[in-house]
Amino acid sequence: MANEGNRPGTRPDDGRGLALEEARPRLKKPPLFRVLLINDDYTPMEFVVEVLETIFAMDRPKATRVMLEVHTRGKGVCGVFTYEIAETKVAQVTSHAQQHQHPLLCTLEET
Ligand code: TYC
Repeated sequence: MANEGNRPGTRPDDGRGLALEEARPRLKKPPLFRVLLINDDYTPMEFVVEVLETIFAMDRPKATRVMLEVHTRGKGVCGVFTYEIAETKVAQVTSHAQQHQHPLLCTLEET
């Protein structure tokens, strides 16, 4: 038999006299980033809820819970994403807030 059952101390054999190593699967998980909203005294609650619905695809009850968490605790998590997606979400929130002249702050942090 070409491979001899791949016993310890032997190597897989392709039957042509070549010793082969099985490639180990090497899939590294990407770093992940939390996108955070920061509380302020001026941005209307309704505006924050709409941001969470439109940019973070939350339904209204979830968006309202997250907005109230930010309002009462100072900050809250909008979602966890790979870097490029997290960065894009932050840019979308920031741009939308600036267009409406609200001081809403959105940042990211590595998990
Ligand atoms: N604190 C704001 C208010 O009372 C509401 C608010 C919530 C603002 C969340 C920012 O990230 C925020 N109108």
